[in-house]
Amino acid sequence: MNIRSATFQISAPDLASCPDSELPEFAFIGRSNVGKSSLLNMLVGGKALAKVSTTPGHTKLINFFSADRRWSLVDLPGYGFAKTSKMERDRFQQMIAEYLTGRANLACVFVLIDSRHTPQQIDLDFLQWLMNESAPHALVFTKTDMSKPNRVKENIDLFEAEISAWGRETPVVFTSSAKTKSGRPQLLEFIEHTLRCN
Ligand SMILES: Nc1nc2c(ncn2[C@@H]2O[C@H](COP(=O)(O)OP(=O)(O)OP(=O)(O)O)[C@@H](O)[C@H]2O)c(=O)[nH]1
Ligand SMILES: [Mg+2]
Repeated sequence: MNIRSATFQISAPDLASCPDSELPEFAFIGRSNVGKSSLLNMLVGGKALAKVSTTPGHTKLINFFSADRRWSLVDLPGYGFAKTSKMERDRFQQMIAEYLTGRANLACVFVLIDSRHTPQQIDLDFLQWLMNESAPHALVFTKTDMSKPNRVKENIDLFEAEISAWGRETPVVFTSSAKTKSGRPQLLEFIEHTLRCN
């Protein structure tokens, strides 16, 4: 699949303010700084649509981008950013949970995981919650340019073993690098396939 045009639509502070749209939506979630905004930009062809920052906790609202007026990409704030106040953290959590459980046109949630690390409890907890909510999802192991391929594979295997221990099937797994653009064709093909099945 090729994206011919991608544009910023709107930022929403809560579910009620999200655009009234029936276009299938693909959302990007994961720990703060995992590379959600960078991956979104990489997918739409390198345009700096979503704001990227070295400071964690950069994305604070639900940001909507439209691709070819056919589907949407949604950049969400990260979870687990220790430096924000508890109140702000709770607000983020509520905003994310409300969106992920209440959005009718949500086609898939991409759960981003930093491929440099062994499984982190916060990612496992989030994924378990998402699975219990039965939200459609896929995993994306990000920043693969930053470690040796063997290390990336080891970390993915460890993560999958944790999921198996819950008695759950492993979701679809992708790897990506916003730097080298690796993973882009696979992710776009998956999106195209999901759009066709929707
Ligand atoms: N080398 C490398 N750096 C990356 C990659 N993806 C993101 N980064 C860097 O990681 C930092 C965070 O990227 P963002 O895309 O802003 O991360 P985010 O998950 O949107 O962060 P928040 O909005 O704060 O939750 C930036 O400095 C990016 O340049 C990648 O694939 N490879
Ligand atoms: Mg971001």
